[in-house]
Amino acid sequence: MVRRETFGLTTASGATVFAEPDVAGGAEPEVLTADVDGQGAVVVLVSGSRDVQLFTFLDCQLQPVMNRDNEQYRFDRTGENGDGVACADVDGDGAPELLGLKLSTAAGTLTDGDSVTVTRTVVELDGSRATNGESDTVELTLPADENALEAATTVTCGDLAISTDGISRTA
Ligand SMILES: [Ca+2]
Repeated sequence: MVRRETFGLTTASGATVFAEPDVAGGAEPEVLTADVDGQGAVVVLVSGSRDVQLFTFLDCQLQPVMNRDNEQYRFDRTGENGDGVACADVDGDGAPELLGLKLSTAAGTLTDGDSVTVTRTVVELDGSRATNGESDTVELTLPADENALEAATTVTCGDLAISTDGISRTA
């Protein structure tokens, strides 16, 4: 089932822009806005229970970011192709990248002593276009990396987390 939810964001200039993401499943969508690289690459991540839709601010408009197939870029959250979203500097140039995260093992099946590999794929942003770039892997071990593991299954960007810094209709 697909519902359409409208959400609006008021920008610093006072303008309010709207988008209507498709939201699958029963969860209320949550929205996290973040400046990925600190240089104005503002992304708006709209998370439902199964995926995260990528929007950006361009020309003072909230616009969907399209993939190479000319469909809106989505991060899977079902575990099939992905689990979470993050922003981190993975190439060491000092500026964070937008990342899609995928665990090698479902987080819910892990117990203390287990390790899991997290594949981090860079999302190359170019205006309202996005393509998948390089990926690397990091290994997390429970219980030492419990917080990192939890973050890898949710939507964060730098210090911002969708659960605490995001907006939703019910908040
Ligand atoms: Ca970087």
